[in-house]
Amino acid sequence: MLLARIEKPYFLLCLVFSQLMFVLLFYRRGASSIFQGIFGSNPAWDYSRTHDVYTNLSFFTPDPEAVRTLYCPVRSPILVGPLSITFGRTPSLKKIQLRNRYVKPGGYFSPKHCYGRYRTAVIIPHRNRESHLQTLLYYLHPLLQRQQLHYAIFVVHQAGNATFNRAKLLNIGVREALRYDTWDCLILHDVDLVPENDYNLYVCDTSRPKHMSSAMDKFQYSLPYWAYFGGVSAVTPDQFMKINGFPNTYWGWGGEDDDIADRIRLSGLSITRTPLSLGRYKMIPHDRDNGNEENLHRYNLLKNTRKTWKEDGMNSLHFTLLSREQTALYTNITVDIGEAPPAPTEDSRWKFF
Ligand code: BGN
Repeated sequence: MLLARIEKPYFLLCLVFSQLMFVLLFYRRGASSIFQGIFGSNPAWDYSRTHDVYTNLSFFTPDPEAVRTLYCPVRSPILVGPLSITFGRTPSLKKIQLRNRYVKPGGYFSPKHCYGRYRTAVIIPHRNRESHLQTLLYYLHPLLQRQQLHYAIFVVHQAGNATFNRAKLLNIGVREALRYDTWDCLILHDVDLVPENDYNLYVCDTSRPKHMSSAMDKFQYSLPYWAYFGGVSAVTPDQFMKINGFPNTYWGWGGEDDDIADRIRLSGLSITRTPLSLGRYKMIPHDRDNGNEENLHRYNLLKNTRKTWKEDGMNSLHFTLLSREQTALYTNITVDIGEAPPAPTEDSRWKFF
């Protein structure tokens, strides 16, 4: 049958022509981009060709005649892809303000020419990292504006010298952010991680919590281990409440992100992840902070997440609110969250194994 067809000259001509087209495409775009085109995933990013993070922001110059009638498109048309990120001199708050003229007090932004389709709150736990915060704000504001989000940035500042507690600060950030507005998505963001690609959208997956910082430079742009959920993640308010928020009991460095990953699993959800080619982040170089020493309790805590997650979380969150301020570039929530319990002895640390 095939032989019979091959004998027909027009069939042979079509065959040769289609083969020629395939070779041509293969040569011009590369095999991976053809497969990505067919299967609909992202293009292969070239991180050696980067763009200024302030590209295309003139798009937001308000037109006094324009009337906002439509939702912004699902995928913003002004994204640029890989971004140039350098950690030289810390940009001053004044400079960041001047370059982000349409950001309103509290770090709010809403596109002027269309209704922001997605409403995103970015929550950043913080203490004594002013220079990192300024660097992050310098890169994050323009990226979020280009994504045409209705967004605000909330910084949760732990007052005093007690041991740092990232997960408890995140719980507070969520509770406070939800007082100000309704949000589709809560982005839980470390202060020292800067996204390298504006196609990494700061929006949630409605069915699963999303781990966004899947490829960090400090881990050679791959995951340190499969269940890793640290750095930057995105959850809807519903997902957050379903897992009873985050644990309040992890003081100091380590383990709280693993507890969060466990809660997600224990509550019947699973994790989705930004593809490694897109979830790239640069970490601002720094030494370990004072007041964020290794958490020696974490092994025991993690062993018990199954028993504790329903009692330790949003339903057991206590703190003292010291101030709420709408600064030019973010909403600053300052809190007293109390003190860590005494550290365990070396012996109890190893009981985990
Ligand atoms: C892991 C930490 C995480 C941390 C990553 C990356 C623990 C728990 C041990 C049982 N987990 O080892 O919290 O984000 O390294 O640095 O220490």
